[in-house]
This record gives sequence, structure tokens and C-alpha cells, in this order.
Amino acid sequence: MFDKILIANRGEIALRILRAAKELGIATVAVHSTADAEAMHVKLADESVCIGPPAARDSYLNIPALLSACEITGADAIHPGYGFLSENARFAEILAEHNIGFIGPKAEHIRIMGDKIEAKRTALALGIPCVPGSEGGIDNDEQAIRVAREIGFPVLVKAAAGGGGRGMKVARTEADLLNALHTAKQEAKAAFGDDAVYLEKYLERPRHIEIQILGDGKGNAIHLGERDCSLQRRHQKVLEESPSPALNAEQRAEIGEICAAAMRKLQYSGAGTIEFLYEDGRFYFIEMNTRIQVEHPVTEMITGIDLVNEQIRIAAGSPLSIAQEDVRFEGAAIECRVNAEHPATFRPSPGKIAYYHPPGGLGVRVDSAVYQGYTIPPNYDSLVGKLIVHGRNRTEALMRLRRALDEFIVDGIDTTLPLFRTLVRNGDVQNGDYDIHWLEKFLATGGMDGE
Ligand code: MV4
Repeated sequence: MFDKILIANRGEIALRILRAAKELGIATVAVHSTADAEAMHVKLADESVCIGPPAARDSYLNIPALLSACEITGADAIHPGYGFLSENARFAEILAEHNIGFIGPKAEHIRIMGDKIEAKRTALALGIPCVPGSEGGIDNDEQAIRVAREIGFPVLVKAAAGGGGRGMKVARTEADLLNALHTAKQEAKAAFGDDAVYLEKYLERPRHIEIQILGDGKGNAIHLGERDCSLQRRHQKVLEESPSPALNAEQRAEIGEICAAAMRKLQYSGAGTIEFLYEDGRFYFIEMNTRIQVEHPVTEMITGIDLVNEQIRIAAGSPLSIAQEDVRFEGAAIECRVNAEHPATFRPSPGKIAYYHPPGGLGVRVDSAVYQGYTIPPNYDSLVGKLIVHGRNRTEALMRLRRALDEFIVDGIDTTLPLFRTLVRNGDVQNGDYDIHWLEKFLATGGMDGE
């Protein structure tokens, strides 16, 4: 096992990793930018190192500074959290070259899944159902027209280097296709320095359902069910839940086993998430994330499995703590991402938290790194914290969520708490009757007017 883990991240996920390390008896090193000197992860870690100025590229993304911090403190592994260097295959390789453990998957698998064309090719070869589309990239106009006619309109042009919704263009008819192709390529070149694109059938009203998996790197892998992340705004998840209101136990077991079997074949190591669009009872692979995700607590609440603990032990060479037949899905969990933003305009609202009172009680979890008197800096994402509730069923979870949201006080800044208080009282949300476009439509049709 590792003796000392350096946490190459900040905010709530840095705390989440600290907690897992502490329970395993592993010492912790926090790193921070000058903007984060007063951050909670710095206060709670055994040691801390300032690694640079506020801009992430000079601090949390600064690989030489992180290597120096390991050298100075004697840390023998790095947990990258999410974002920043978490899906940088080169970073994983550099750590290996320096005999520092990377708490994440093999560099090879990070690299494959980072290229959305390679990811899809790999998924298909592993028996994972994919959205109908081009086999590989689109090299010329004629090929685009041929593939589009084959799969039928509407089609979607996606960037190989994209993901998370960046660099997508819909073509509803053949007349739109070449324009969509050329703009998608131009935008991909400008945004990622790579103009490779591929084509897919455009699904009009899917849900976003993702499967959590764990692999030991030696051919053992399990799935931990799904998370429904359909409630999004501008490709930012807002509320996530498990189980999905759209699935039954049989569907869960079927898609879960497909994913676990694929990860066994791949000899995948660590935690991963396989993302699907789900429409008319069918799953279509879109991407795989090779990191711990923001919404992982939803899975922890219904399975009782500590995903970060598993990540650390797997990276140290230990087997999975649990077999598939021992995984139990109990009750329902819902997560709200509370952001420092105006609840209707989403204008960022960094600043000092004048008063802070998080909710508590049975089935309530708050993952946050803020405290009363803390000033949220303007340099990073606007997550104040995640409120996660668990109940014996979805109705109980929603009831508990309404109560917890009413208890939650964050004064001095705008937060999205009022948005959630409105959402949990909405009939469609209560019925689980939503797709990936529901929230944007709700907001565009005045759902939050008056806030
Ligand atoms: C799609 C799609 C419809 N059809 N692919 C957006 C993020 C990226 N991960 C994939 N995305 C989409 N891919 C096909 N073939 C619709 C989306 C999409 C979306 C997906 C998940 C959650 C929210 C979304 C919002 C808009 C579009």
C-alpha cells in the first residue's frame, strides 16, 4: 500500500480523497495555488505545498511542480481527482517514469478513451452497443454523404478530440450536411488542434444514463449500476440520481454485465464510467470517462461501496473488495450540484460566504470544502458543494431532498439552491419524466422566472 498520497486537486474532491486516504491510514499531501492558501483541503491535509499562481495551467496543471512536491514530501502516489490532469495519459506515463503511483487507469486506456473515434471503435469491438454512424473518422465530403444516407437524417458531426458536448453539429437534411461537416472540422481544429470528426445518427430525445464500473487491471471487473444524468444545462450536469427512473432491475443487470464483461476483456484498472444515450428501451454508447466523477456519491449511497477507497487499493495492486454477486442496490439516491451562480441567470457569484449552515440528518450527505467566512475564488469551477440524499425508495429520497434543501443556508453569494427547491416540487421531476433537453426547455419557458 502507498505511504503518502499527494492530491493533485482542490475543493470538495480533494477533501473526498483525503477522507478515503485517512481511513486507509495513508498520509496526505495537499497542493494548492496562491488563490487557495485558505482552502479547507490545505488545512486538513497532513502537509501542503504551494505549487503556483491562481491560473490552473501554472498550478494544478503544472506537472514539474507536482513532481517537485512529491520529491519534497516523499509522496509515493498521486490522486488526480476529476478535471485537471485526471485524464491526461502523458501525466500517467510521466509518473510511472518517476516511480510515482498514478491512482487511475493504465495510460493506454486513458489515451484510447480520450480519442472519441478510438473509444467507439474499442467499445464496438468489446461488444458494447453504439450509436449507428461512421466506422472511424470522416475523411471527405463524399464519405460523409454516403454514411449519412446509410444511417438516415438527422445526423450529428462530432469531434474526435471533443467530448462533453464541445464541437458537435447537427445536420437535419442533406443540404445541411457539408456545412455542418466543415464548421465542425474548423471548430475542432481551433479548439483542440485536431480536426478529426465522425458521424452519428442524431438521437432526438434520449436520456443520459451512465454505468459505473471498477476493474482490478488483471481481468476482474464489476458494475455498480447506473446514474441518470439527464438533467443538464449547457453540458453541465445539474442533478443526478440512481437508480434511473427509466430502468428496471433486468435492464440494469443486462447493460451492467455488458459493461463489466467489456472491462474484463480490456483488463481495465480502477474506476470508470461508460456513458450511454438511452432512447426507446435501447442503450447507445457515446463515451467513457476514465476518472472518478463528480456524481460518484450517488452510486456510493445505493451500494455502500467507497469508490475512492477502491481506486486507491486497486492502484496499489489490491483486488476488488467485492464480487458482482455481492453488490446490492438499495433504495434511491439523488445529488444536487450546488453552484455559486445566480439560480435563474447562472451568472457566477464568487465571494465570501457570510453564513453557512449545511443540512444533516438521516440519509443526508454534503460533500463540500467551503466553510463560513471562506471566500470562493473566481479562478475555478463554481461548485459550492454537493447535496446527496438517500432513501429506501425514490419517493422517500425526494421527500428528504425537499427537507434538506430547505435546511441548507449559504449567505453572502448567489447559489443555485433556489433552482433545486423549484425542481424537487416539479411534477415531471417527481415522476422521473425527463430527457436531456428537459431542463433547458424548463428554463427557456420561464421555469425560474421570479428568482
Ligand atoms: C449525442 C446526442 C444525440 N445523438 N449523440 C452531448 C455531450 C456528449 N457527451 C454527447 N452529447 C450528445 N450526443 C447522438 N448521436 C445528444 C447529445 C447531447 C447530450 C447528451 C447527454 C447529455 C446532455 C446532452 C445535451 C445535448 C446534446
